Amino acid sequence: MNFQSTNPIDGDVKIVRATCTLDCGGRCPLRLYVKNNRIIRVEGDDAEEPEQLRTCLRCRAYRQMVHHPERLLYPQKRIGAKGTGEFERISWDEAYQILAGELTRVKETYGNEGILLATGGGYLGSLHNGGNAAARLLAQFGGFVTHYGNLSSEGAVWASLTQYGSVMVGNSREDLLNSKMIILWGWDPARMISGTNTMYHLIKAKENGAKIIAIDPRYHDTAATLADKWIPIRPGTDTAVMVAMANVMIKENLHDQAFLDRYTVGFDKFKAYVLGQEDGVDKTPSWAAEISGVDAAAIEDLAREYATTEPVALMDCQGPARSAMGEQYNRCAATLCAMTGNVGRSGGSAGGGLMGIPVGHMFRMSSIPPGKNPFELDGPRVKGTLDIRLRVVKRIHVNKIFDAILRGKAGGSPADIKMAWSMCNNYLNQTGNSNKAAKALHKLEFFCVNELFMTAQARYADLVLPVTSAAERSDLTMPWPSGPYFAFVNRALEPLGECKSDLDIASELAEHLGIKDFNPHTEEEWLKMLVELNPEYQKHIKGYHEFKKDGIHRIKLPKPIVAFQEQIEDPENHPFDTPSGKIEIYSQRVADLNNPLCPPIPKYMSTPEDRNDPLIEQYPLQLLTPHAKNRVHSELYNVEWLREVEAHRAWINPIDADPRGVGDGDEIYVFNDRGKVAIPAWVTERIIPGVICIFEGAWYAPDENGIDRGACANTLTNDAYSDGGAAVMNSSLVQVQRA
Ligand SMILES: Nc1nc2c(c(=O)[nH]1)N[C@H]1C(S)=C(S)[C@@H](COP(=O)(O)OP(=O)(O)OC[C@H]3O[C@@H](n4cnc5c(=O)[nH]c(N)nc54)[C@H](O)[C@@H]3O)O[C@H]1N2
Ligand SMILES: Nc1nc2c(c(=O)[nH]1)N[C@H]1C(S)=C(S)[C@@H](COP(=O)(O)OP(=O)(O)OC[C@H]3O[C@@H](n4cnc5c(=O)[nH]c(N)nc54)[C@H](O)[C@@H]3O)O[C@H]1N2
Ligand SMILES: [Mo]
Repeated sequence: MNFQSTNPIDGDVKIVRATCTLDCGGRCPLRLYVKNNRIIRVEGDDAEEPEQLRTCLRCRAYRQMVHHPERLLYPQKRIGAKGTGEFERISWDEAYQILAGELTRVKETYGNEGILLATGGGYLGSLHNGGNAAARLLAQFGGFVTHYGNLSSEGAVWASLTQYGSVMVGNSREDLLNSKMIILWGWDPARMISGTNTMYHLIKAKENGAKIIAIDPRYHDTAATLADKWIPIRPGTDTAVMVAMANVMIKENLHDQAFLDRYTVGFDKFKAYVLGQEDGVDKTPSWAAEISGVDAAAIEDLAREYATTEPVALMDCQGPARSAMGEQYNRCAATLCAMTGNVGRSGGSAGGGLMGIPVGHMFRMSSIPPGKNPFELDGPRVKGTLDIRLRVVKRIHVNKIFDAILRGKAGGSPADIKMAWSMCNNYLNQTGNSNKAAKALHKLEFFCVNELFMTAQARYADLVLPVTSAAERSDLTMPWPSGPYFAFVNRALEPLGECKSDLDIASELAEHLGIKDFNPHTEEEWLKMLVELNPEYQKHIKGYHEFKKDGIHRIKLPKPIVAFQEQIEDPENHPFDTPSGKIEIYSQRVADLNNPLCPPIPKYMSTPEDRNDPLIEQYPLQLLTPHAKNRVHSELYNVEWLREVEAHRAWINPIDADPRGVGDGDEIYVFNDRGKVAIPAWVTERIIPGVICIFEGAWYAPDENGIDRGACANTLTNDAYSDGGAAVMNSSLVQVQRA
């Protein structure tokens, strides 16, 4: 069936073809039924071929988000204390005067270094809206401070760049059907989806006879529905188990030496470490068992089965890498993939944790070369989505924004930040250590937030500007973990209330700042240009109008995409993009950094806040903070329909619950030196003893005693980053007590 994007069905109902742009990275097709500027119904994909992209639970509640009674509909300025949420309505004109006035005051008093622009995942799906326009505007205003790195996948990005010189390390999902065995190593796509139809392909792979093994501290939804075996593991110890698997393979001569000789460098150094020739410690399965809690026999069996089954997709992801030394897990996984000859092979995988494919894919590129960040220096050139040269004055690691505000230059931060303008993020809630973030927001002289909702962070703003939802503007987007397709998000509604897009806000603010001709094009002209001037689109999309009408352009692949297939099939003409032209199991670039916490071969090491940290006496439980299925980070948390899907509770094993007198459903406190949250317990054997789990994204809401009644996971996490750049949210020790 082919709809017009504005095809009337009963006179005054139109059906608009759009695609969700939420930051889960999937892109579910949406057919929005609109009547009197309201979405009255949401339906999913109606394609019959090649397969339907099944619209997810979050998208099914799209209407609840767009028309939520708490949507911000007009500009507001703060009248109460920061954090209390007391605001009063003002006009757009007054709002622009305030913001332009503060930008000018801070620039004149402190220079452009005083201005922080924070953008984020909230509207990452967009090629047109989101933070781009504000960045362009502030560049014309003389420059700004912003952040580098991402909270998602910096460990995986570092590992993939080091090992392969590329972040496009994924095979397209249908290639899972060619696997004999699939290892979900810290990967739970039933919940975090990893692309709209990933579960569909995993189910088909299982029907096809693939054996599925899950390695995770939690018996998660994907394991519960698909896995033949669950191997529970202590957080932060995956690399030890992988190293021990390498040990078994080497000793039993199960590894693919011919592959290693032809395509890799440095295996000998890794081997010397694995066998203990480097440090006297033979990294046997019993060595790893002690660290990880996984049986030595299970490690041996897994190593043998992995090495003798062909092909195997070892799917490492990003959750375990969002930890201290997290990048080692992705690098070691990639090394196992090379040891078994699974790289560049259909049904195999390259590891590396990113899973992205280079077609119809919008990957959040990081500019971090191994271990070094160019933006720690002053960096005038940044490649943005539009390849616009931005005048960035300084960059701060995204997990250190609030720390930098508090410290200032005197305390070692790169800049003295005096004001911040934030859009598409809720970083108070989403970066490490929310209590510290709140302190930093108290310190700012001025804070402006563009938002749809009065989020935890917006409550600390001086000025809140209401933005349109994706339903109220047109845009282009692509899925980021898989595809392959391009999407045109057709505008379904006129802006609600007085909402404006981030682009319109920047354009109108430009006039108040005296910047002329900031936005000379209409939305339609922009979108047409973006399609027609972008080579990636032009490779696939011929007609702009047809694309717009269909809302989606699927790319028909003659065969599944397999990362690095060319490099493996024809290595002479297709070297890897590394200094050696090969897969770098040993990286000289990394060795040159001379940083023991960032070793040139993948290594397991003990880290702060793991089970060896003496802090464990006081805080004996490791905290995991994965992504919830019924929201996207903090987005959608206020949607009632989705709340009913799953209550926000802390997972705790009976072995930890019983001695603390904690029964199922009891209110508990989870705490450490950084903070304390109150949350109901879910007593379950689906999590291993010694570990508790609080999904990220619940809204930070401290009471007068500083207890976070919202139970935001980041009230408990650390705002540090690993030496490869990973945010360390999953390395936090806590204690639990009955409330
Ligand atoms: N403890 C812990 N913390 C984590 C993680 C974890 O695993 N554990 N994961 C991390 C990861 S991977 C990520 S990507 C980050 C995400 O961090 P954030 O990007 O800060 O997360 P969101 O909660 O999605 O916040 C997006 C905000 O943007 C708003 N928004 C949506 N669309 C628009 C728009 O068009 N314009 C504007 N101005 N605003 C808009 C939404 O209302 C929402 O409040 O969280 C990280 N935090
Ligand atoms: N529904 C939904 N989907 C999302 C998002 C969302 O907020 N909601 N966010 C999207 C975004 S921005 C991102 S970056 C991705 C994130 O995707 P991921 O990074 O893959 O997701 P996480 O939920 O952090 O964790 C994945 C799994 O790792 C496990 N894990 C944690 N630590 C360890 C460990 O040390 N070892 C092992 N073996 N396992 C461990 C967790 O128990 C969890 O099952 O998800 C995307 N998809
Ligand atoms: Mo993310």
